[in-house]
Amino acid sequence: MIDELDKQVIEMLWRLNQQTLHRMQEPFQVATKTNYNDLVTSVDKQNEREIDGYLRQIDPGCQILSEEGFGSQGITDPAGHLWIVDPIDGTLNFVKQRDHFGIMLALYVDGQPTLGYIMDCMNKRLYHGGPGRGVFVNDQRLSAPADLSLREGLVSISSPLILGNVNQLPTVAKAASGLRMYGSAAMEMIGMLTGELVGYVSHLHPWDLAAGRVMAEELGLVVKSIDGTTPDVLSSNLVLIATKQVSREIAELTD
Ligand code: 2AM
Ligand code: CA
Ligand code: CA
Ligand code: CA
Repeated sequence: MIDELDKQVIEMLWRLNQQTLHRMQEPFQVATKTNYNDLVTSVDKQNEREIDGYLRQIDPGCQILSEEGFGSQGITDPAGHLWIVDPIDGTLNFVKQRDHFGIMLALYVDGQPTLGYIMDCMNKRLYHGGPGRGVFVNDQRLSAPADLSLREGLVSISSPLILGNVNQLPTVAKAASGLRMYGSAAMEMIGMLTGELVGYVSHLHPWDLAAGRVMAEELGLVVKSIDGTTPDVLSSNLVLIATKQVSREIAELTD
């Protein structure tokens, strides 16, 4: 059952990526949500509608939680099959840069991380995997990132956290080899999976975290709320994804 779903979702994501790249070349609509830098485009909505329709077809009876809210209101219990969907992550990058955005999808079964997918759309790289399955980029298996310390690596901390000096996070950036901000949780998660980053801290919604969490945990990375607890699947959390060493260092440096 899970293997069959995995195969079908991988096929769907390649088709959807082709469509997304095509739609990006055509005129599309851009609307603001809560403020001038919180955007949604007609491509986000088209992608979400298609993912929703496809998942309901291949996995009848599942629950779907997706960012733009198409058909996913009122989920309070993660029981059974819960798909968590971000139809375009990095919408601002999509609009301004035509690059550095992704599509993210995850399956949680009875609240447990089961399958995760991040499509790096412009590079045509699909990161996918799950507990006991390994993590792959396209067909190539990723090895577990080295357990490096802050001074040995690059960290990503989202701009509102740095600009707002939240939880002393600028101290973490200063202790690292360097600070990077990609503006897309999908791209930052990929940075963690490949070992380009040693830590990532951001305030993330369920659809920003779900896919990356599945794969990061499978690769032995730490995924937790900044207060040390396990992030709730249905809530937004201030979270860190880090090597074991960096996770300990961040705990020491932050409030
Ligand atoms: P999105 O493009 O799917 O909205 C940018 O640092 C990252 O944060 C992106 O992954 C982006 O996802 C997300 N994001 C954008 N606006 C946000 C907001 N107002 N609150 C929390 N996350 C946001
Ligand atoms: Ca958004
Ligand atoms: Ca999004
Ligand atoms: Ca997102």
